[in-house]
Amino acid sequence: MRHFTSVKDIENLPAILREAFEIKAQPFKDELLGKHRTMGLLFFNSSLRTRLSTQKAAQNLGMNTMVLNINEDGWKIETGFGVVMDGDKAEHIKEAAGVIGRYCDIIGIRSFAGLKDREADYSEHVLSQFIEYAGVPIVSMEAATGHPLQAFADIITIEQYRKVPKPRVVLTWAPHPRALPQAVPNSFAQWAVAAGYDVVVTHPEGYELEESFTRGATIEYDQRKAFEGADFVYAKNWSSYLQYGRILSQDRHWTVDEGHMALTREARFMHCLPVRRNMIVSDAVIDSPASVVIEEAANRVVSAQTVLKNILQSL
Ligand code: SN0
Repeated sequence: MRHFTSVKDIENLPAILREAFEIKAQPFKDELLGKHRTMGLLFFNSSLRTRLSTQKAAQNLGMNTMVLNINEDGWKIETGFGVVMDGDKAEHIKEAAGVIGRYCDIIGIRSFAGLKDREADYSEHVLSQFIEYAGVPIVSMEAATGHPLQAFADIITIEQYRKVPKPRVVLTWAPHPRALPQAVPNSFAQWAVAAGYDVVVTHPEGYELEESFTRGATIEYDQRKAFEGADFVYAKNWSSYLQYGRILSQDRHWTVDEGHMALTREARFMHCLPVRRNMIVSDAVIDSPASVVIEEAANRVVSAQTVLKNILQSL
């Protein structure tokens, strides 16, 4: 594996899942693989799990890590080309990527969607500029349209808990006070289909995700119908893709509560975190034994370590 930005970078999903469970069982088996290698973690946006789990994964492989909160601790970065840089942005992405690529053997990048210009966000400009100018492998730590390390951890979690070969996995939209990106639901739907699950996506009308991410999933506008027989419920808010970046609903009937969970086949509750309690999910559900959100977050180390191991092996 060279870069990791999407499920498309995985050649064989069942094989890499097996590898992930080996790493989960023996996290220090490859502690010399990354010796004298450096991982740079660049954050254009906030992070808790990604920051800590990716550093831990790199350290389990013997790598050094450097973390930079770009825009806060570094110079503000200009990402456009041909721009007269007479504003507040002091450094161009072309030099920044080139320089960081000389200090690091692998670079992880977090850069959320701006949610204003759909074409710009869906072109994944920041990731592709880093791939072009850094000259080293690039790992998405949530970009504009995807969060593959999260989705990989989500699939590991489903494999850990599933009781049937082809579980019914329901991705449900839920209300939120702010406009959030489509990255997490895009990746989750795409990976869950790739894993061969029976995938249902439920949301109010107008919240349809970009079709290439949900291909192979069933879209069901009736949330209660979607929940019937579910083995896993994955809640997430996202803003509209069609009316790009807009909040079209804050309907609290979509908040996942015990009534919703009673419709399922004793489903496990999942969320990528951070989660707004009593907006996305009721306290009763997230605090119940059905909730696997903490184990899901624990699996972020496993997904990151599996990806970094594969990249290190190809260096
Ligand atoms: C991010 C998102 O993409 O939805 C990161 C999830 C891993 N979530 C948020 O930005 C939540 C912010 C909030 O105000 O709740």
